[in-house]
Amino acid sequence: MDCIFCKIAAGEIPCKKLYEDEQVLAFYDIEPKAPVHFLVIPKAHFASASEITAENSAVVARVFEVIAKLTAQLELKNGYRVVTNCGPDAGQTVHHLHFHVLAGRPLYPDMA
Ligand code: DGP
Repeated sequence: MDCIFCKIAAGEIPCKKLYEDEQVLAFYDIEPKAPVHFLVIPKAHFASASEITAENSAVVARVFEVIAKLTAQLELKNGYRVVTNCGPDAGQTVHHLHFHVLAGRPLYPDMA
């Protein structure tokens, strides 16, 4: 499958890695929209959040565990935003489920 995040998860394309386990990978976004901007992805391919079901949703809980761990390690004491873009109106460009974690500046009122 020609999916850039599958290739990053497989180690075929380099990334600035923050965390990895069997299910999940976290790495810095190549086009940061905030002083801190990283992505957390399931290694398994889901095109978007629309493919989450009762059978496969455990990995989403794992993603949020990793987000809690990393944001604590990075000492993001002023808070952070977690975003997943789903479909064209949301501006999704990479069709592999990913959660943006943005921090390091006030993120309101924009929804970036
Ligand atoms: P979106 O699909 O709009 O939710 O955003 C996809 C994000 O993925 C975008 O912020 C840029 C980032 N991105 C795209 N290609 C790469 C890549 O090869 N490496 C990294 N680190 N980030 C990427």
